[in-house]
Amino acid sequence: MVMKPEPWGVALDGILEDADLASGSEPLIIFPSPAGEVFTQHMARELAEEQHLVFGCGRYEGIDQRVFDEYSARARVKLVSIGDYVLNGGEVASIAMIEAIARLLPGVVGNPESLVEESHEEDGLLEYPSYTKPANWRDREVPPILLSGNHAAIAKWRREQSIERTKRVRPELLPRELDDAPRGRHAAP
Ligand code: JB8
Repeated sequence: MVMKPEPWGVALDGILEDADLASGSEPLIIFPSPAGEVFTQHMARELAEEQHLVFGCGRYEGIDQRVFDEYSARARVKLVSIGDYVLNGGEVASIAMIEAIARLLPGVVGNPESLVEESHEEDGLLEYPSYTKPANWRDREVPPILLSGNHAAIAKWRREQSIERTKRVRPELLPRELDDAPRGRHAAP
């Protein structure tokens, strides 16, 4: 079952008209779709600059193509996928995108440093493992280096952990200059 165009026309005409009356700003309409461009942190940063985002959530097998054609001619439209898996509709994908975008807006996250600490954000590597007190919990020790007070050594350890974790879990994220893995046909001499 494919969603019919008429209700989409009524809804989106209303939104575009209200936006024009209220501010003259030109909304960006996002349709969550498995056929869309993949949502990334880079895209979140771009979308956080927008004045007005509209999320058009489909259900069933999606929306009559003419809705995309009509609103692509009258507004900016993006089809966006949050990953290679299938949901029943666009709502959960929209909520994920809204959270990723909103936390980049001033004042949404209390401590602005939190924005650059997260995985991917600073150096494209996965986050290193983090620990708190107590130093021993159920016979599990905090790595002693973290208790050493040697801040340069701690920074080095964390960076090594990030690199190793990225190689293991998400090798495609590893920056070229950190990739010393042997390449089958192109192995260094
Ligand atoms: C109907 O998996 B998805 C996704 C699936 C959908 C619709 C939108 C997005 C609409 N099924 O990102």
